[in-house]
Amino acid sequence: MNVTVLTLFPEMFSALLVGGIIKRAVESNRISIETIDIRDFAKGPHRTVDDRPYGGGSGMVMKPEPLAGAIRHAKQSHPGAFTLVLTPQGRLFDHGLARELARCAELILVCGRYEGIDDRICQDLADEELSIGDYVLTGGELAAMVVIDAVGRLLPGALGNEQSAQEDSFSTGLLEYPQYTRPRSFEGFDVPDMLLSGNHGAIRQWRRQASLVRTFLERPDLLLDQPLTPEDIVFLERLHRDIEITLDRHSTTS
Ligand code: 4G4
Repeated sequence: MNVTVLTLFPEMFSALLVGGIIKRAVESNRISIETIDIRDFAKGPHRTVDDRPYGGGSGMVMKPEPLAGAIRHAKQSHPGAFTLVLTPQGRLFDHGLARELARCAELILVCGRYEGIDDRICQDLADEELSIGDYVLTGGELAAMVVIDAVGRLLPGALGNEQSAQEDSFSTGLLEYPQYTRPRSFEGFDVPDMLLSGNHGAIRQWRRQASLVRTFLERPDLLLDQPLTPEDIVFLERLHRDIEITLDRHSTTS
């Protein structure tokens, strides 16, 4: 996959090359990350990239011309690229979208600064606006790096271990089960016995149930659109019944 990033701060993207899976994916040519400095497409002695907002208000807005020049330049080199602008009002990025984007051969990511970018850029030159979450950043660069990281690790061969991405939280649609490594006892807290049993079937079941309970407690919204297996239903019904038994005891004794 090729990712072309349009930004006023190309140096920021060297952060992706500091260690880890994305660095290796770059080194093994699974992903190439190219940056284009939007200021290179600004005209005039001052290479101005921002201007005051029509209608008034505080702060500055990115001018459309340098952005349009940079996007058209990127599209010339990558005619089939899917063009995304990182903005707080975009479609919410999630693991499902990361998986879809991982199937693209070429992406163009447009990063805004100041109070935002001239809306005609989003309307005319981008395929989609993307938001990494409901908060405001000082620029689109960190959002673009989040997208590159999440998508990059899903590219074939990026993890070295194809199972890891499949076993991920969100591949199951549930939160991850708790993980433990040595030592067996740490500051008075022990690793659950089941994980030391060597019974792989029982361990798989324990992990699935731990995922279900975690998801119910922390993110019940995720369970609404996930397919549950018959075994999941049996487990949850047993839990439900045990809770009811406990509650009944309390209401008859108090
Ligand atoms: C475009 C328009 C993305 C870019 C406005 C970008 C949050 C996200 C920016 C802005 C961003 C996100 C300055 C408001 C840059 N902030 N949630 N900031 N702003 O993905």
